[in-house]
Amino acid sequence: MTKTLLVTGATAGFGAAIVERFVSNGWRIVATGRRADRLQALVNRHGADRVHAAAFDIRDLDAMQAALDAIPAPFRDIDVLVNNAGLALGTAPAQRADLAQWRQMIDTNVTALAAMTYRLLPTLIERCGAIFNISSIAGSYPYPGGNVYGATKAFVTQFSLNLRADLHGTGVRVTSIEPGLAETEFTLVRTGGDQAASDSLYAGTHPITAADIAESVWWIANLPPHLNVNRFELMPVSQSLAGLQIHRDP
Ligand code: NDP
Ligand code: 8X3
Repeated sequence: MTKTLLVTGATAGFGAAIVERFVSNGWRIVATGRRADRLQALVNRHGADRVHAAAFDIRDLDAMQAALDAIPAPFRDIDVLVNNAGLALGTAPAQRADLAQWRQMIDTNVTALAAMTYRLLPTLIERCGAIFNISSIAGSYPYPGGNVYGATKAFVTQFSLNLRADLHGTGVRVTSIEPGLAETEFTLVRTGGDQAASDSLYAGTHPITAADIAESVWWIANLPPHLNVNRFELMPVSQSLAGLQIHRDP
């Protein structure tokens, strides 16, 4: 039987790779994001019977509901939700950060993710489905300039673990995916379009690729139904932890 996956943020990076991984294995996809042209390109490439495009700003909770209500019948029985849409904005320390950017990260990474989950829970429970929440190592390990971004990802991880507790006995699986350094449009977005900054961050690092994340989600989604991967943390070999800093009087 054909299965259906809804992935938020399908226009770039991890989300776009997840679409390719699942659609090429026969799944139906509901693909969301703001850039309607990129979503339409997915429909053109794979066919309207395989991909349904839902273009909306995920921070607009009414638009989200309207998009969910408009999903055509063959795509309605969602088996897997991938809450992927998200972003980091800025690298300044908290005391020099931009409050509007903090709000955008919270609205996208936290509020919209929680709302999407809430609205799809009845279907996912009925279908004994699975939820993948794209968190980050930034939710576990602090770094300068990570302030609100890291805090939103700590929410995503804890929300995932708490969902597991609430969904006990339903058969619904929940996984928090927690990647480290991965080359996508992420740093371009974070730096306000600074391609040189993005290129220099990833140069020589052999970062995680979007395809690596798609492969991880595919693998976990296809594990036997009695197994739940609670948290899946992955880094490129070139990245490791070196945590503490000490300030001394001058
Ligand atoms: P990209 O910038 O390549 O993709 C982000 C996706 O999120 C885009 O499809 C974008 O779509 C969507 N999105 C962002 N804001 C909105 C919005 N308001 N409404 C709808 N869609 C939105 O980044 P990644 O693929 O790297 O990021 C995917 C997830 O992975 C994020 O949650 C990120 O925090 C997380 N992550 C990334 C890591 C990395 O190093 N790259 C590491 C760990 C976690 P559009 O712009 O078309 O709306
Ligand atoms: C993205 C990883 O370390 O740049 O979530 O915050 S990091």
